[in-house]
Amino acid sequence: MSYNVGKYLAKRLEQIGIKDHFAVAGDYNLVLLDQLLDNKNLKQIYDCNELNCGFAAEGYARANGAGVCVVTFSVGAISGMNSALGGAYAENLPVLMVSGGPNSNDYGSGHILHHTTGKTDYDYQMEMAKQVTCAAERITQASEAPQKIDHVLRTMLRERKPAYLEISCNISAQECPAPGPVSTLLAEPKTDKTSLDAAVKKSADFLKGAERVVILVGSKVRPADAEKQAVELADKLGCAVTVMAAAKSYFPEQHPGFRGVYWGVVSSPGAQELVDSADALITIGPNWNDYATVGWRAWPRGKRVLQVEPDRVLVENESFAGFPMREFLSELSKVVTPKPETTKNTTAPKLEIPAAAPSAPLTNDEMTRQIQELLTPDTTLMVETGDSWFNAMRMNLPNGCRVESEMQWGHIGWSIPSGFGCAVGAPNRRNLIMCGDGSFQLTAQEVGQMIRYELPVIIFLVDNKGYGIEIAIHDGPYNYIQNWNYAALMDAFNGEKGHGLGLVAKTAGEMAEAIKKGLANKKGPTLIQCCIPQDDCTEALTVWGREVAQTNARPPIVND
Ligand code: DPX
Repeated sequence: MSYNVGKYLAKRLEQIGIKDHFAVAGDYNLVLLDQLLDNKNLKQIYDCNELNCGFAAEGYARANGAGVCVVTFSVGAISGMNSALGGAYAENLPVLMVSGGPNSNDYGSGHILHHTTGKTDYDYQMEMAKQVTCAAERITQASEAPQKIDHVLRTMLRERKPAYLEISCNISAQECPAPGPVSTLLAEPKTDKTSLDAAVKKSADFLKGAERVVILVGSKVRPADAEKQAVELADKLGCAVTVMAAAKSYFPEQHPGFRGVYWGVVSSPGAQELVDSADALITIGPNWNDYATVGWRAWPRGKRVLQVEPDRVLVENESFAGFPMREFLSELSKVVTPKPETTKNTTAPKLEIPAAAPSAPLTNDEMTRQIQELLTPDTTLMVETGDSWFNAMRMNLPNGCRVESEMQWGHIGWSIPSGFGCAVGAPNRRNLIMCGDGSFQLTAQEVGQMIRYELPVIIFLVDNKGYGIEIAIHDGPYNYIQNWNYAALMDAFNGEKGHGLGLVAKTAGEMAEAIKKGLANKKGPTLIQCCIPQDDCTEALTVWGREVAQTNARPPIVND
């Protein structure tokens, strides 16, 4: 078979396990889209706008390891940078953004092009992309396409970060060499055995002297592909294991050592005490931002912490690198002795909310209780920025159940398009989304694509008539929104032939009925508008919001 630039890219995507890619058409990318369509092992999935397209690719990467979005120059790409590049960078997800670019003759020609700023320098998009990617390349010559495409994909997969390709609109159909072996994209850097041995020895010695050992799992354990090895270490140590909020579900909650979420004052019952009283705390891939530390108040540091990062290990002020996290955890598991002290007399947290009477007005607690009952080993629950985070934190998960959140980037409106992409990537899982009403208003139209692709996602639209989390942090008139009739939107999105279902739940009984209908609706999404009182939120949100507000309000240091 003869290759051209677009077909080469398609083949490479297929080889790295991509089955679907997300796109919004524009005249800079149409020929490229044709070439991608030509590959029968790749499906082209369409989005309503590029912000959503980027999030869909991001969600697909969560389900499937990596994601791809294809957008048009400038008007499309700059919109998609927020989600596909900024968001994926923050969340450590390999997402490739491919932007159609100006005709190769137009760079540096002095021509003014449509969709651009009206100036004649077309580097700005590449310069912006470089700030939020691990690799960015522009292709204006077919002959250089293979090496540039390979470089971008190789770096993206190794670093678990987004990457960017700009392909001139007159180049996609130009002939180029065929792809070489895929191993060139997937090869892992070689482990430095000497450094690994030294790190393991030092860490084992450190643990020898400790009795109260606790493991704290952070969100970077997933991009490091080390979840299994974290379990191996927990099995061997027999100690208590806590997770950070952004790593909810990254450690099996039915494991005998699991003791809940560590999140400072809003930790699961008992988890904060365990972490604070540990004389050896093994942190595996943590991300200590202001939210995670509750405004810098809950940030375990110092000599009692053995810090295991994706690319290095820090123990008693010594650092070691040159090996992947999973190899380190696996090797350490082989040499440590059991440290069961912290699992004695402690138990895993359990969400215990008594069921409400069917006629009782729906509450936040009852909604959460009913959603928790839906969780199965094959469920993915996407939780939007807002009180949905805190509701997910208190749920007990069966092993295999995934909670997806966007705790570093925290873009409201993420969950609908990302949930769409996630469902495209894993259509056989039970895909649930918890999304606040304020968030929903940013990206609502992507529900239309769930209808188009007949994805049976269930959306719990938390209708509390405002920005609940912002109200907790700092209240004002800007926290109140125009209320929509959310359930009725489904009819509009259905058009002539869709199978989307919109339902309203004002009581516990109505919520239970709506869930039954949602589970039975296999040919499209179901949106359940869960009407709860405006001031009804988790206790944790209020406590956390107060602390974060105080941190935001720290007075400036004045140097005079
Ligand atoms: C904002 C946030 O209704 O959820 O549970 O009621 O808070 P809750 P809602 O979806 O409201 C979300 C709202 C406005 N954050 O409380 S978290 C600021 C913000 C953001 N992302 C973007 N713009 C503004 N996080 C894109």
